[in-house]
Amino acid sequence: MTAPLDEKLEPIYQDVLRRNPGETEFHQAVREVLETLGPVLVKYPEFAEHKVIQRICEPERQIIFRVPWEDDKGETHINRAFRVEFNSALGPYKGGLRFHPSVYLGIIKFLGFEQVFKNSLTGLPIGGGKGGSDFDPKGRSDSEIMRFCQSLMTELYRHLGEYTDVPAGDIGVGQREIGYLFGQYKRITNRYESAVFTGKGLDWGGSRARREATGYGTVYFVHEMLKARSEELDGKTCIVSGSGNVAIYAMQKAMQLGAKVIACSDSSGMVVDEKGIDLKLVRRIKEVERRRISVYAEEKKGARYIEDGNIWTIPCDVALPCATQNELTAKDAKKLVEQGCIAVAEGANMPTTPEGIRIFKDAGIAFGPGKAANAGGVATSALEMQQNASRDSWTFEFTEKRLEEIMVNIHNDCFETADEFGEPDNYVVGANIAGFLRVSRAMVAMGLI
Ligand code: NDP
Ligand code: 2IT
Repeated sequence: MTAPLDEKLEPIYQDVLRRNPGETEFHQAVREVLETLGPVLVKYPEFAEHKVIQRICEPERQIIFRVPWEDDKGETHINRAFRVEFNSALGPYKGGLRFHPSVYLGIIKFLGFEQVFKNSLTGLPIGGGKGGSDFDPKGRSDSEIMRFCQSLMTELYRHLGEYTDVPAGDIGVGQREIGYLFGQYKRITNRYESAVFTGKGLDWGGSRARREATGYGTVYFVHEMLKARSEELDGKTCIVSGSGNVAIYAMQKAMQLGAKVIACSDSSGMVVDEKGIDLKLVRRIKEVERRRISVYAEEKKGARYIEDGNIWTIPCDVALPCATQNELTAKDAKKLVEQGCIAVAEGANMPTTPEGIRIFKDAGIAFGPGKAANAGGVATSALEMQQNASRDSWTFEFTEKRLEEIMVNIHNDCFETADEFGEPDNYVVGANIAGFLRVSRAMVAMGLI
């Protein structure tokens, strides 16, 4: 099912497979990028000469460590944690931490690899990295989460720094976790180094609009894609998978721009509310009470909860996958297209399988890949670092305006690059090539490092 690779790129990909056995998500992320880089090597042979692609596929540094911690009953648990410092040609390693039982090296490496290109696309001074642990935060008390974060940071702190590596949140890591992690970093190092983390609380160095940024940015990206096709979000029906940080604020911005959001989900099931999702209720259930999305249907008349339901079977104009990798398959893509979907943007990282992406492409619908469409989160993290560096704090309106400008720029960059390389409207090609070019130029300029 996969497209053939350019003859220069095939051996590089084979090498990635051989050197990273069993890391299927990492293979998938690398292959998707390599499939689009053939024409770049023709136009810019210097990148092949300098072995930029081989270097870009190999993380600069990979840290794997044990995290022992005690639960509330006094029982000891051992988790494994990772930080993959992928590429620092454009700035300090930057990228989130994920706490989820499915985490292993292959997941962190795929996320770190994606992050390099995404961060490059933002145009801001941030390199790429990612970390996390196979720790499952579900059902854990605040004290257990705190002890886990403190134990993790007791090792990780030595690898971090404002100019070295700057983590943030991802699945299972939000402001609560960043607080515990930052607190322990401050305690061990005796330094109030605000810019060593992003996604902080507003009282202790956080940026306004960071919480909203990924979801808002994804919807700004959709808005731009639709505008390019003389369409608009106003009046469109929208479905959003997940009900975490990215999903909630994607729903909020979609609603603000006049769309009607009728379904969202979590890993247990989905809710459908034809009258339009009540976001206040979702936020209370998810952000305050940390309960399951099924509670929504218990409290909301007319809403349906479907356990294990597949959200992509719900007819919509716009679909926003905002939960996790490979959650939208070829079958789902076919169904969405058949039922009239005109745009898909990835709030999550790599949520659409390669076959799914091909179906969207063949159907000619607007498809915004995660690297571009969800870059608003990390871009606003860079704005948080900027505020920390100048000991300043911007208004919500100003920060959101910057975010919007960045998303418009990313959209235009992808759009124009796709055009330049003979694949108009192909945002996958545009994002991969535009992201690749900036980081590669920097790598060549810095010599063999
Ligand atoms: P959250 O932990 O806040 O929310 C995750 C949501 O996705 C939850 O509803 C969760 O359901 C669901 N989910 C997670 N794993 C699975 C799974 N294996 N199967 C089905 N559903 C799942 O995370 P975020 O909203 O921060 O992240 C969502 C996606 O967005 C991820 O792909 C992340 O990498 C990406 N992203 C996040 C950014 C950020 O700034 N936070 C920036 C850019 C991308 P449940 O509660 O049942 O587990
Ligand atoms: O995937 C991502 O871009 C994130 N989880 C956010 C990273 C960040 O450093 O803000």
